[in-house]
Amino acid sequence: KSFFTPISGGSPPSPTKRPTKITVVGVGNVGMAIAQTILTQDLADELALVDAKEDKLRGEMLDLQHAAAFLPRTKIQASVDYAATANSDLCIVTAGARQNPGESRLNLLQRNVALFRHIVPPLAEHSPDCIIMVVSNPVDVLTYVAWRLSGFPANRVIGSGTNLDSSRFRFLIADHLDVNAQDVQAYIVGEHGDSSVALWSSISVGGVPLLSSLERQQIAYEKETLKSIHKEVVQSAYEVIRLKGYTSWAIGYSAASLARTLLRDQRRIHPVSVLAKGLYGIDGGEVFLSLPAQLGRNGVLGVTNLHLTDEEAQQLRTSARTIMEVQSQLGI
Ligand code: 6V0
Repeated sequence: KSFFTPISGGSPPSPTKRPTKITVVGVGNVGMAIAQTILTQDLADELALVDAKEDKLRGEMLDLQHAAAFLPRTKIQASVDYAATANSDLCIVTAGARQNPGESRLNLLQRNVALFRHIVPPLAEHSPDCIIMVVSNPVDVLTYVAWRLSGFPANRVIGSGTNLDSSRFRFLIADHLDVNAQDVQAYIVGEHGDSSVALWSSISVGGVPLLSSLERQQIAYEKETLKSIHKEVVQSAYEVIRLKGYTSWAIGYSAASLARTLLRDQRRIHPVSVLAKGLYGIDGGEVFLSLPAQLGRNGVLGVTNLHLTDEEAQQLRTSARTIMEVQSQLGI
């Protein structure tokens, strides 16, 4: 018996479009910030949440479902069983041990690799065609781990990487120049973390290259000032964690912006963690680190051929070596 009285010719058309489904693994601060941004931005028809803590998981699911009257219609499921994630288009992994105040991201690694062995294989099994996006830290190494454990081609495994660092960078430059951050094109590449590389040579504001414009106008700028802005970016996460215990809102928006580009085939360029072997002189092993990559429905479509100064290229290779050194201790 239907709630509606059928009228002649008024039966609903059978759906032609497969629903878009996103899975978020880990319903901590970061997973929930991502989930709620996905909901408010109407990025999925179905949202599956997975966590190891059953009560917390159900509580978060109910809390989101209770907002249904205020949100675009999205079917929300939650389960400790990965069967709930079946046929996802995008799986976002945020599960992990929490970064403690002052703890380096690299210290988290061994704890998180063990978790990934329980998370990635079932995700890949239930959604063999999905794109996996890793957010858990240290994100570059864990993206490599997810790639290996999933058996997926490299174009379908990305790490949220320096998409967030670049947003922090753009905010700080915009603040410094008193312009809108959306008019600032600026990239942080390399490791999401201490060895990240600020690409000063390619910054532009409203299409005007920043450094050459300052030089032309003979405006004195101190290399130290630029360095201190990058330092502030690197310190940002530590500072937020020191002050509020974790970071959530900015990574929520960052991951949602990546989800939008991927699932809506926007072909935008985002600095995200991709397999960088053989690019920019990075050799010596398979390493994931952030480079400006064009993203779309098939995942990573390509990596931008940036013009790097010798110093930037050198810093990028140092960043790759930092990640590879850690990776070599994993035995994976
Ligand atoms: P949190 O609030 O402790 O949440 C982690 C969640 O993971 C908890 O709900 C756990 O129950 C869950 N979990 C643990 N083990 C498993 C498992 N085996 N299966 C499923 N779920 C599990 O941490 P928070 O949400 O603050 O951070 C999550 C991760 O994101 C950490 O590794 C952070 O370092 C990382 N971040 C990465 C950022 C980036 O830019 N890449 C930014 C912020 C945080």
